[in-house]
Amino acid sequence: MATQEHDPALATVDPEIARLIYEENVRERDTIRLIPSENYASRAVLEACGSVLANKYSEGYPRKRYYEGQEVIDQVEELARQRVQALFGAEHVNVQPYSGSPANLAVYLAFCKPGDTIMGLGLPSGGHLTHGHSVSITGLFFKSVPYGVHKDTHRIDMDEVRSLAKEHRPRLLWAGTTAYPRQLDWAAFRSIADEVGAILAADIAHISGLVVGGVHPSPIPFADVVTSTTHKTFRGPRGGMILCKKEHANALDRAVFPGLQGGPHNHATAGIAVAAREASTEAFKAYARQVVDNARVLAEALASRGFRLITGGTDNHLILFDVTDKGTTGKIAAQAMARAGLVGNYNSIPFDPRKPFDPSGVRIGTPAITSRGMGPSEMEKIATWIDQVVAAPGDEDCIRRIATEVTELCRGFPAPGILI
Ligand code: DSN
Repeated sequence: MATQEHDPALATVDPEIARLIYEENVRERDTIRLIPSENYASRAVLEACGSVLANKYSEGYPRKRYYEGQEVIDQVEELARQRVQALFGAEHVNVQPYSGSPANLAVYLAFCKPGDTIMGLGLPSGGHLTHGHSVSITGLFFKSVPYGVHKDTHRIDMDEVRSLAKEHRPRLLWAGTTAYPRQLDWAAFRSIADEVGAILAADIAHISGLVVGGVHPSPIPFADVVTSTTHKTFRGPRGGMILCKKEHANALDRAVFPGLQGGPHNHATAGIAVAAREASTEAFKAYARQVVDNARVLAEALASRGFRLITGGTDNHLILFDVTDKGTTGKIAAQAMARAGLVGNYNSIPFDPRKPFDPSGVRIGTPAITSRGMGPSEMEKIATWIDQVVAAPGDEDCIRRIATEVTELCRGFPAPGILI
C-alpha cells in the first residue's frame, strides 16, 4: 500500500499548483458565477474525474478495444452510455468526445466532405464557432452559409433559414446556440432540413440539463444527431457526448474514433456516468425548473432597472443585455462586474456596431448560482448589484462594497464540489 512517504500528496509534491487550486476554490466559493456555460460539478463527479481511471488507455469501444485490461473501463463506459441513453431517450450514445468542439467535428467527419455547404447560426447572432464561423476549421474546410436573427425581434429568423437553405442546399444544418435566450423550434428546423435533404444536427451544449429536466423541448425526436458538452447545465465533468439515430451510430462512432481521437478520457467518462445518475433524480428536475425561473426573475429585475435585454427577456438559462445605452461598453461593464464578484462575460449582441473584443453586451446565466441554491430574492439582489456596477464601473469604493456583500451572500449558499 502506498504510504504518504512513497506517494506524497499534491501539497508536498507541488505546493505551487496546490496553492493555485486552493485559490481557485476560494474564488469559486466567494464570487457569484454568472457565466451561463459554467456550473459547479458535484463532489461525486469531481472524485470520479480525479481517479485512477485517468491512467488507462482504451482506444476503441466496449468489448472492441486495442489494449488489454479493459474489464473495468468497459463497465464504466457502458454505464455512462446506458444512463445518458435512458435520460434522453436516444437510440445511440457516444460519450468519448473530449468536449463540445470535437463532438461537433465528428458530425462533420461523419456526414460531410471538405467543401460541402453547411449552415448554422452566425457567431455574431449567438451561434458557435464550430457551426461554420470563418476562423474555425469548420468555416475554412466547408462552405459556410450562416443564418441570423430577425433585425427587430432578435429571434432566429426561420424564414431566412428556409430561404437560405433552399438557395444553398446545405449538406448539414446546425440548430444550436451559445448566446441566445430563447427556446429553439426543433420541428421547424426538421421541416427545413427535410425540404432540402440536409442532416439536422442539434447542438444542445448550453441546454442539455434543461432538456433532461423537461424545461426545454427535446431535439431527440427531430434531429439526426445531437451533440452536447457535459459541463454546462448538465453539471458533469468537462467532456462531450453525441446522441443519434441508430442508422448513424457507426458513422459517428468511427468519426470519433479512429477519425478524430485516440484513447477516450475514462476519468471524464466516469464523471459523465455520475452526472447522468444525478440528472435522473427529481431533485435535478427541480434544479432545471429553478434555473429557468431564476433567469426569468433576474431578467425582469434587470429590465425594470432599465436594461435593454436582447429579445426582451429569456425563456432558458441565459440573459444577454446591452450596456451601451447605460453609457458603458460590454468589456468595461463585465470587468467591473467581475471586480465586484459578479462574474459574467462581455459578448456581442445581434447587429453589434462594436468589435467582439469590446462589444456592446454582457452575457449572464443562472445554472451555477442555482446549483448553490439561490432563488428569486437572490436574483433581485444580483440585479441591484449589476445595476449599481454598470452605472458606475469606475467607482472602486462601490465595487469593493459590493464585492464584500457578494462574498457574504455566497457564504450562505455553499457551492457543490467546493471543499474548503
Ligand atoms: N465556450 C462556450 C460558451 O461559453 O458558451 C461555448 O462553447
